[in-house]
Amino acid sequence: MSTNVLVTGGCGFIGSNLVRYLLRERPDWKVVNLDRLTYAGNLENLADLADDARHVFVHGDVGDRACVDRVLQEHAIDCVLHLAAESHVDRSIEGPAVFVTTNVLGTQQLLEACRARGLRRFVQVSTDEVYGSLGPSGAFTETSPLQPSSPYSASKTGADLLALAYHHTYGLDVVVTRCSNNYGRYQFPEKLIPRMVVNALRNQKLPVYGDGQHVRDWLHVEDHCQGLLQALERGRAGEVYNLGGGAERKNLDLVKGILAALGKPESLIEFVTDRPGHDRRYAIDPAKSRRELGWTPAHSFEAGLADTVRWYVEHPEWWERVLSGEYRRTVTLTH
Ligand code: NAD
Ligand code: TDX
Repeated sequence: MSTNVLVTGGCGFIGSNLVRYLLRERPDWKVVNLDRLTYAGNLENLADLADDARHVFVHGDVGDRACVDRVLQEHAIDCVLHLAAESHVDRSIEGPAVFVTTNVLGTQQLLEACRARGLRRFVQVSTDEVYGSLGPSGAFTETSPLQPSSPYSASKTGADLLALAYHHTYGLDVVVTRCSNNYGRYQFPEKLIPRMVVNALRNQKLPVYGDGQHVRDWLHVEDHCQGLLQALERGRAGEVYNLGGGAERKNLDLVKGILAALGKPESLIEFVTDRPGHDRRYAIDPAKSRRELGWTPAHSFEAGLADTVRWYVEHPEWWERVLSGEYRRTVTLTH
């Protein structure tokens, strides 16, 4: 069945990979991409789709009800994959307000518009950070308590719970996914892996927060995209699905691995003041997603990381234009 799907935040890191993935895996779908083009939104992430009529970009805010209503109606949207968000923990510590505006209030506006219209499905793209921090052992399951630590994760928890409330209260068909740390092409160089790669390529210091022994569970962005498509097509309404790569790494080990891959010295590492409220460890138990969605990540972390590092090495024009801010000035909004 052909589908008109709305991807919010489709000009960001995961969103742009998802738009490309959906058009490849479901060639008869139309993908409408609603994005406000904040600092994290970059149309150059989708430059290869410029002539593809199956992708429609709409410049707009998920919190703008009139805009969302118009998009849902004009494009006869059946399903929504909601990714638009402020996504960076450090920025949420510096300025939490916009995180509440977009992640909580924006999500609520979008849910309200979807409820009014009636949809086949709404997928809320949430995060493992809603569960807070783990000790040295164990992994988050879908029934782990929600204990977010940062303004970012608290705002994502609000969005996650609102989406579930719209299912329980109004019967909107909602599925929530909670994913671990993604890596891959087009990730904004404020996040750990691209920041370290780009700094190393420029022979600049690599800032490791605290003792560098914090653990993250890494998932290749294409495996996340696959999980989102499977949640859309096979998930049960009202359910939560954890998506995790089973690739736990200490930050310091990961940074050393990046330096080794680039042939750069470890003397570039600089230990800096820790992030306030820094979660020590995340790990995801993805058993339910495997069982119910048939989801299995395809990428090994070593191969995926090597490919990602190579992509940044081979695409300096992409990240140089991001660092200089040029990407925000020269894009023409033609759609
Ligand atoms: P990103 O910051 O790279 O992209 C966010 C996108 O949303 C940008 O294109 C931005 O312009 C857009 N946006 C922001 N505010 C908007 C608004 N009000 N209206 C419309 N568009 C808006 O983020 P990402 O890393 O690609 O993450 C995408 C989603 O996945 C987020 O919801 C995030 O919480 C979630 N997530 C991310 C990770 C990860 O490791 N990156 C892991 C789990 C979940
Ligand atoms: O310069 C750095 N130095 C450093 O030591 C940066 C940017 C990060 N770190 C550490 C902090 C974390 O322990 O690396 C780890 C990863 O940091 P981020 O890339 O900022 O990711 P994280 O805070 O784990 O959150 C990410 O995963 C969950 C995404 O940004 C979120 O959007 C997602 O929900």
